[in-house]
Amino acid sequence: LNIGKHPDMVVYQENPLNLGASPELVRQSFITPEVHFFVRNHGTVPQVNIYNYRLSVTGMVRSPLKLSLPELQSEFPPSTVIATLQCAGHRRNELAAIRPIPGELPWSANAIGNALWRGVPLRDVLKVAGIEAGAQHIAFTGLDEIDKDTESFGFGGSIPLEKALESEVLLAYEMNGEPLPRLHGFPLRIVVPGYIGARSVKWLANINVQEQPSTNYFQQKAYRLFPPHVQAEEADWEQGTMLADLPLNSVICQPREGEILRAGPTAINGYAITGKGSLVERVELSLDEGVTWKEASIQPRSHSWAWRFWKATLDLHPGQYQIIIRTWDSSGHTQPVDTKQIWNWKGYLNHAWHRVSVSVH
Ligand SMILES: Nc1nc2c(c(=O)[nH]1)N[C@H]1C(S)=C(S)[C@@H](COP(=O)(O)O)O[C@H]1N2
Ligand SMILES: [Mo]
Repeated sequence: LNIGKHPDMVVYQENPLNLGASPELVRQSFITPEVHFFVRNHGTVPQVNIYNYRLSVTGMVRSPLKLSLPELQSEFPPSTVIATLQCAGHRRNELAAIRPIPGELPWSANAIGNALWRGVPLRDVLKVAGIEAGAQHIAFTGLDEIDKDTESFGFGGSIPLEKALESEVLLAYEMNGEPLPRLHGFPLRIVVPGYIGARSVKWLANINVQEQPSTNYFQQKAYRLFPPHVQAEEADWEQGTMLADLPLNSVICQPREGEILRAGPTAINGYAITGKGSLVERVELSLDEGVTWKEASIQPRSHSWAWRFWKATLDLHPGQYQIIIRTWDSSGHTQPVDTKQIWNWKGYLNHAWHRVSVSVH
């Protein structure tokens, strides 16, 4: 199967297809080329015939719409956004090391990528459709097929109307200057910057304007957050929090876990990211369990919805070290210390201090 991905991509699953990048590939460039971009699928990868393709806009609207891709491209002015897409399962492997998380993929810090998306702001299309009073959520459904129990359905989810009306939310038909690749949702996907990746529905077929959140399995059941004391057997789905914004997070890409280094000045690098409203403000490294910290230098802030790369040089003497990274946002928040504090039975949103152990000779 020639899927156009780098040979060093980590294959978590072939069917459905799920791929992550190695730490070096993740941070190779600010804009992640398609060949390094992670793929997260819950079902089939549809092959969409562009001549038959129509996006439908239905529900609580004055004029329901049916749009072909050329209509969408010619009738609405294009807009672009540089946005980092991150799966809610990013860094799940660290949570699973504390207590097993069966049935979920053990992503490391690699379910993430940053792209230039081009398309039509969702709000422009909603405006033409005309939202009726009382509408509060915008639900999306994809053309893929997911088999659960005895049912087969398209992947879906929703976002609050308030977010849907923000200018950064795009109906994207291009990724990094090329038509949206098949694995990333050709011909059209929604891109919801700052939200968990699951809301950026690929192979988008329908937008439904409604009063309540989507009834799709991936909104109603999966992608809900539970506190650490709730175990799989006793979980009441309704009690979980539906995920939306991404938390503040930071990751060390270089050196890698378990690496053996030579003593002396050592280059350390990684990325930091945050969701809603706040911006990455400060990135710090510790070698002593967080007693003292050294500030890393961060790439200038250029795009509100994109990750920020950081780097630092640490002078390492021979010995064993655990390098810890943490970041602060513009509202003064920082990350949880320990993954144990935020363990949850589905393994979502691990944003605790990232730690990498190395030995120096
Ligand atoms: N139709 C559809 N859209 C989808 C998914 C899917 O399985 N089907 N996966 C979601 C999840 S969980 C994530 S993290 C992102 C991943 O986007 P990517 O595969 O382009 O990296 O797509 C989202 N959109
Ligand atoms: Mo995801």
